[in-house]
Amino acid sequence: MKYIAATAITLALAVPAMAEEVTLRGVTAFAAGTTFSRPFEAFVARVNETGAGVVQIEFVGGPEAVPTFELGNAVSTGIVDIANNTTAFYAPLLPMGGALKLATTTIQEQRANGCFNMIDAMHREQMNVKYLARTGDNIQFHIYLTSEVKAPDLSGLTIRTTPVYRAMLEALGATPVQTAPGEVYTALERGSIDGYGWPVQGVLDLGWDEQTKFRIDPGFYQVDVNFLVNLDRWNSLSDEAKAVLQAAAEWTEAQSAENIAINAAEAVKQAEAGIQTITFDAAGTALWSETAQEAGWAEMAAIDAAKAEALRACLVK
Ligand code: 173
Repeated sequence: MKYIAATAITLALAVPAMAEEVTLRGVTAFAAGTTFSRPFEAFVARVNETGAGVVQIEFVGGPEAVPTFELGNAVSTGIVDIANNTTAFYAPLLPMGGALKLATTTIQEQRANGCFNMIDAMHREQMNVKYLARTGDNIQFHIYLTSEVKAPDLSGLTIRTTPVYRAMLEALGATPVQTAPGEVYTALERGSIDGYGWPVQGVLDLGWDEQTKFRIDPGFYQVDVNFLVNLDRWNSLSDEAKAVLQAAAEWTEAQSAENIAINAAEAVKQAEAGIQTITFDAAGTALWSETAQEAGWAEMAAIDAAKAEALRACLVK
């Protein structure tokens, strides 16, 4: 009897070590192969290399697999296991997620000062997802136009938006219209918009330079493109699998330092493609930057003043 019991215990203890390789289904909110999908694709390759026998990711694809604004819901409910997505695209599920773009700290600083854990908790509680990584550090957003403006006044202009730019565009008098990235080119071609918000990187990648005449400088905010894991799926993973994903996440985040050089190269390529820069006088420039910041934080404070203060304290240097 004793022998049988001991054998049973040994077998029970041996089970985790024999756990089968787990495969997660991954989807990106951005077209596969384009700027804001590439860090996720590199992460997938890294996991598939370092996680052999433990955890793998099957890269399913982009918005053709799950439409841009539906990906947040798909990862919350577990239709997708892991998503590459920006808070702007899942704003209805996590309204305070809009604070992430207002960060002036790096993701490494946010991990060190506890901000990462606060943001992870928000994601877990409100979206049923684990906030695994943030990419996009050091990349700012801009407003691009098809005609020139002389001052920080966009009244009369219809500008393609997402939740990133909406508060700012309204403060500057523009009429914002929301579209997924996949609809921007056609909207420009048809003349149904006079411009759009987008980061400094990626315009040429998407071919929008053909329809773009001006970029307003300076940029504002900081891109957040995040890896989200369905929480039930995350909780079901072995510690070993979690460690593979965490290590690959932090490896990916470390690459965001390269964005400073990439931004400069992109600005040069935009100029070569005929996109002219608009800069205002000192007072206009100050107004532009302050309007962006103030409109952004005011929007967050209107949703949850206490949470906005707590996030501001750890996101802003
Ligand atoms: O403009 C957008 O579609 C948007 O909000 C965004 C966010 C992060 C990266 C790229 C675009």
